[in-house]
Amino acid sequence: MMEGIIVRGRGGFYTARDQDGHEYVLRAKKKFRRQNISPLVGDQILFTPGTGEGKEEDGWVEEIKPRVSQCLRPPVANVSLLCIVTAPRPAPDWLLADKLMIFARKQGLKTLLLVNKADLPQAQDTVSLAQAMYAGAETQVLGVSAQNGQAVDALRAYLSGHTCCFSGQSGVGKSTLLNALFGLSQETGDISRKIQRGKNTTRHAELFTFGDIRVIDTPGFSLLEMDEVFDPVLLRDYYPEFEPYADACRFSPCYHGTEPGCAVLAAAKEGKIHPARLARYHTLLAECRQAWRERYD
Ligand SMILES: Nc1nc2c(ncn2[C@@H]2O[C@H](COP(=O)(O)OP(=O)(O)OP(=O)(O)O)[C@@H](O)[C@H]2O)c(=O)[nH]1
Ligand SMILES: [Mg+2]
Ligand SMILES: [Zn+2]
Repeated sequence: MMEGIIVRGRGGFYTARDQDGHEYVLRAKKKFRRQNISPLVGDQILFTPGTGEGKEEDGWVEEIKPRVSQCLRPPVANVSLLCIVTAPRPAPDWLLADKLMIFARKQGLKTLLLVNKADLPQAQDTVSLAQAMYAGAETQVLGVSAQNGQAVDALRAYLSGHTCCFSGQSGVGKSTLLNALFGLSQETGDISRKIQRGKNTTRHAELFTFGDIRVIDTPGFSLLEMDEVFDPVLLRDYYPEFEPYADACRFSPCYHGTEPGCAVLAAAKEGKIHPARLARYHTLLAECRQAWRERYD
């Protein structure tokens, strides 16, 4: 058996790359379906290569090594750094960014918030807003430009040693940025064309390796459901900026919703927590509560 990493998968066929950069087309053994496991891009696997002809043309995924992390949206395995890509255009969906940060913290992944298209005139406002909103959220905010190369070297250094997943809305420039970082030539598409066709340019997750960096490009998306129903009291634990105040709330547990004597709400009033970030927390809290109430329906 050979060792490799799954670099792409579609229609029940998976492509694995070995140490030497050779690629093999594989199918998954039936036992995985019985265990309700699908191979994911980023999986480290053992496989038997195919013979190249007849019934055994393609090889088989034999074993999937234990995953360090697993995301459902986008579906990828073993990521250590989630790069949430935004841009001044299309208009940023910060609620989506917040949800991605929650998923990342649940999985123990580091996050990096990129504001691409720093060459555009409105970009400085977007970067400043992101920095203000996510101060204390344990995520670095970096303005970059795939077009003029601004901060691209700094970003490459930041990615070093990580398996990174580029994720975010369609049209923010995930693929263009990866092309600029690593000299790739992935297809990119302008925003108006995407809207017309109502389609992503990138259609499937794909993993690339450059020295000690692995990066996964993924299709953009806009709607993101919470990946699982959980007790709404846990939501606040995914907001590091609440932590310094949470012990001082009058009630325990406090949801930091509308409770009197809530120290988090007080801190927000004093400008220590960004009001937009808190407002989105309240939106997610309401969503979480409803899902929790309906969990047995
Ligand atoms: N001005 C400017 N435009 C950029 C930059 N990066 C990407 N773009 C443009 O933004 C558009 C979308 O880029 P893509 O790389 O296809 O975006 P994507 O995030 O990969 O989109 P999906 O694959 O659909 O998820 C293209 O027209 C790019 O030329 C940048 O740094 N500056
Ligand atoms: Mg793309
Ligand atoms: Zn509180």
